[in-house]
Amino acid sequence: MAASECPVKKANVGGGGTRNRDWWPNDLRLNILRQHTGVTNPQNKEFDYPAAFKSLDFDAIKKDLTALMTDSQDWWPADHGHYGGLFIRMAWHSAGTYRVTDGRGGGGEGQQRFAPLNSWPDNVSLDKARRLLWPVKQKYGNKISWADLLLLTGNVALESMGCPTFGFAGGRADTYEADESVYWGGETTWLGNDVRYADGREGPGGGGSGTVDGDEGPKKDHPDIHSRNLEEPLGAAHMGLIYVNPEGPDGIPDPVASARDIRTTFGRMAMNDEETAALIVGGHTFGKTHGAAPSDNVGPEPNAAPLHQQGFGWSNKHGSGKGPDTITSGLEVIWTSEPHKWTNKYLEYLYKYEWELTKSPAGANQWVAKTDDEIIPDAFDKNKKHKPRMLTSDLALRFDPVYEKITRRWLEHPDELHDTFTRAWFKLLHRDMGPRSRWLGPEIPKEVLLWEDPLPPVDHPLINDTDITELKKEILATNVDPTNFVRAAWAAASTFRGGDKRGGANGARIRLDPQIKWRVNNASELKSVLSALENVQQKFNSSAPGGKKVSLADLIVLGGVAALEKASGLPVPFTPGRTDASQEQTDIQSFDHLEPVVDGFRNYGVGNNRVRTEAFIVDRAHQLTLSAPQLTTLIGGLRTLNANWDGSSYGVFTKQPGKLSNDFFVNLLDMSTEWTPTDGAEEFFEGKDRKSGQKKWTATRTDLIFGHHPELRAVAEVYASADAEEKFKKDFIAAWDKVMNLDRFDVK
Ligand code: HEB
Repeated sequence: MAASECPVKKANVGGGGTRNRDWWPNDLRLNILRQHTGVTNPQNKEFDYPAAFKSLDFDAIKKDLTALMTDSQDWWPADHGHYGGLFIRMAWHSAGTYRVTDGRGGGGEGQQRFAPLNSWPDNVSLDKARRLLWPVKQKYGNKISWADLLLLTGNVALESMGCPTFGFAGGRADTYEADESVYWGGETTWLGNDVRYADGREGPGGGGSGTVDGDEGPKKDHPDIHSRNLEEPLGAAHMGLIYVNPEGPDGIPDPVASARDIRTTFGRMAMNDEETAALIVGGHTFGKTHGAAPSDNVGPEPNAAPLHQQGFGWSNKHGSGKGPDTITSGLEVIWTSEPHKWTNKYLEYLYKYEWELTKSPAGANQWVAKTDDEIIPDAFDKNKKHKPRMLTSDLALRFDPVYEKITRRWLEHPDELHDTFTRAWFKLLHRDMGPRSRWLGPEIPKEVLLWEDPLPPVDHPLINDTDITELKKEILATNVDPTNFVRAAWAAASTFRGGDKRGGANGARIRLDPQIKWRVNNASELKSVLSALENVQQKFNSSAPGGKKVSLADLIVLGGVAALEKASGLPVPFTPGRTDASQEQTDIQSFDHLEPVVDGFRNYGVGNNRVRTEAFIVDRAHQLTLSAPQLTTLIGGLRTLNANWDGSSYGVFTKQPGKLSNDFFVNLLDMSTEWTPTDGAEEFFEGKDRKSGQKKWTATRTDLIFGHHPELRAVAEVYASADAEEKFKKDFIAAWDKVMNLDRFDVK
């Protein structure tokens, strides 16, 4: 069948035929708000993964995994008799999709089992790695998720090759469908990068241009690779790669330009220069690359492969198609003479030899040492030896001046390399797990790390119901407009993002850099709210040891609760126990990634030529793990509460701003109003009475999408109905409470 034909569109069965997505490709899609529900998850509703993991015999599974490393299978024989390299690459590619910019990707959901990741060109042969692991997964069943197992196996691989690790934490529950929320790029061809590098260039000389030895001049005909800008939130230079092209940017073997791409992409993974260099040096101390013959021997990826291959892809018709004939990346490199031992040989060779550009048997650019030393053992033939070889991206660690300084130091101080590598590896595997309260198992490191966004422990008795009642009274007795308590609580709690479970109200980081300076947080107003709450706190807190105390984080949320109770006339739940982080416990640069560019909940910001404003609200709703009805109820409620970031009246469709009501929906769906845009970009609108022509309301795209989008309108109709006032208030309070507690893994 030709690729251009789509059989599904002609399939006359349920789900077949031309779909809405085909007719209206630009329609706002809510699909990411209904993923990973009970409908797709085969586990019982009561299944509690943390409890199951706690019953795992951790030592036993580690023993089994260690034995697996050297249990070579004929259907996929181990290089040098050891699978360690393959399993490290599997774990690294699982975790390495994480991006700090939006917190999505990473190894936290076991997504490597699903498309597109199972079929990414960079994940060739990892289909085999996961199948080698299946007997262990099967044996331990629900006690360990695939997500945890893929990463633990990488850890055990390191340990089995003489590299003690920094630790391991479990607690990643599996998902059972492809996560559609991650933007992997706009390209429609594998290894394309036309969209991600389409906009913006840095000024001249952005990355410098380098040469390794006299023969390889700088590539003047490709100036882009020294200056191009990778679009956010992406962390890879090509569609379908984890990071950068191993042959060099766009295949051009320029190590210095490669360093530039490495720095950008690893930076998006929250790694600095030291961590980045350590990861690459440490990783490529092990294993080999595979490019026995040209890649046209290789069949389609798992998702496109024939049914009878049962999830395997990339069938290889060269020779035996495995072992010495394996084709994975198409590069053919073994970095050290002991590829299954933790040594410092990677750096020793990197600096001992000069390097010459050559081609792999598959025709890819790689480098070979200018030497007669044939010191590298073949992976299968005991009588064969090879010269040392490197990838262009490996040479980047020597020819980039910053990486050079770092790696030369490690050449002399291998213990420092080990320390930095194992810490960076631990961070790589755990960066998207959220706070320590989610970490499980016997190997959690004691040392608290800044990237965990640490919180101080609760060191005082928690406030009780009487205290809560008293504090709410105190809060409402301040001179602050209650609406401002709603805004502050929302500003604090809504920084949460489900992807990496960072942010949230706990820690009261809203009062610290950088959040206090974010434009959306309206600093002058926020500061007056915080100082009012601090006064309440000072009055309440006892200085006696073991005396009564309340954290500011609790007060910020309680302020919202008090204001909401007043505005709704209903009780609003509150769970105390938050603590206040210090500025030292808050990595400013890392927290800057949590700043919203557009936040429709507060009618902040507008879209751009790629993303309409209303798509940002779905994106944020997804970060807040909300369903479409929860999104709808929150928007409607926040508008009547008058909670726009700057106090504007866009979308505040009520005569009683500050009171919780379903007026937003009633007035939005009122047929007597006619809407017209007031600007050319159609971001802002005016609602006039059809008869009198009198101006009634103003609105943004975020407001009006709830009348335009058929599914959102269907929900809005429920809340606008005559019988809905009470339901709306209850649903709003429940959704509000959910958002306030998204980060409370300590009480879940
Ligand atoms: Fe790597 C392998 C590239 C980073 C670890 N790597 C590899 C290969 C390539 C690469 C191409 C081959 C594949 C085949 O098989 O063929 N890397 C690369 C790049 C980068 C990297 C470009 C960026 C710069 N790695 C890395 C890291 C790590 C690693 C970070 C960890 C840590 N790798 C690795 C290993 C291996 C590899 C272990 C081996 C595998 C086997 O043995 O199988």
